Amino acid sequence: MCESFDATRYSIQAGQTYNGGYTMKLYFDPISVNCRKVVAGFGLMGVDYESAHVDYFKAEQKAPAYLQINPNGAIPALVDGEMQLWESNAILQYAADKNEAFGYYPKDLKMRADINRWLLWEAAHWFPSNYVYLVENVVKPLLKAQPDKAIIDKEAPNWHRLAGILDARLAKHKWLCGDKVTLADIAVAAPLHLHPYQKVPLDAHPNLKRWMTQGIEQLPCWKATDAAKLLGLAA
Ligand SMILES: N[C@@H](CCC(=O)N[C@@H](CS)C(=O)NCC(=O)O)C(=O)O
Repeated sequence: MCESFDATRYSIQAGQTYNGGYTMKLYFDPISVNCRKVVAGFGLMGVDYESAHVDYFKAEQKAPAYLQINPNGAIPALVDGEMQLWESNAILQYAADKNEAFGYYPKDLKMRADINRWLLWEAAHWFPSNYVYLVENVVKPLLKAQPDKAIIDKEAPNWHRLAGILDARLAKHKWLCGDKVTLADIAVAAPLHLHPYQKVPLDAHPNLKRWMTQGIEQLPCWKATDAAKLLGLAA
């Protein structure tokens, strides 16, 4: 699958701009959950970047040229001059600081710690739990395989425990870290990005559902990055 990979698309350095600075280059596929997170976050923050498409279904993330950028063989990755950065949340943090998008990633120590806490929690706990629903109810049907209900049933108590933590937080605030949307909201929303198709039981957590459907899904940056149509899930 990787044989047709066009390595010339994958220059290690991002393009130098007329003023001697570098334009950041984002390697991604818009169908991927962690890529949508970054692209939506960049949209929210108004970050300027060049795009390089890495075709996930052609396994281009495993091609040798791309592995020089991200040895994990995973998307997304960001190249900014000499720097090659992977991990979607680290990319968001870097882009926020570089672009001084402090409205979405404030410098205030306690606010920043709060946001960082949710980014770490998302990567360590929330993403893996939602990924079970994504694989069983979206990926397997796309590959013409049957979802395994036993796998979902096994994960469900953990998912509800984690969703309950979010629900309690969102009972007190409009957004995760207060009355303004931050990077924490984009990062934590991403694992739910196909929730009607993932069939995560959002109805059991009304504050979480309100945040997702009336908050996150109304953001222009979220609407602009909808992956359901790209995957043929929605008309
Ligand atoms: N923790 C990483 C996860 C990256 C990741 O696993 N990306 C998926 C796509 S959403 C991937 O490329 N997986 C490699 C593969 O399935 O071959 C991040 O947040 O960037």
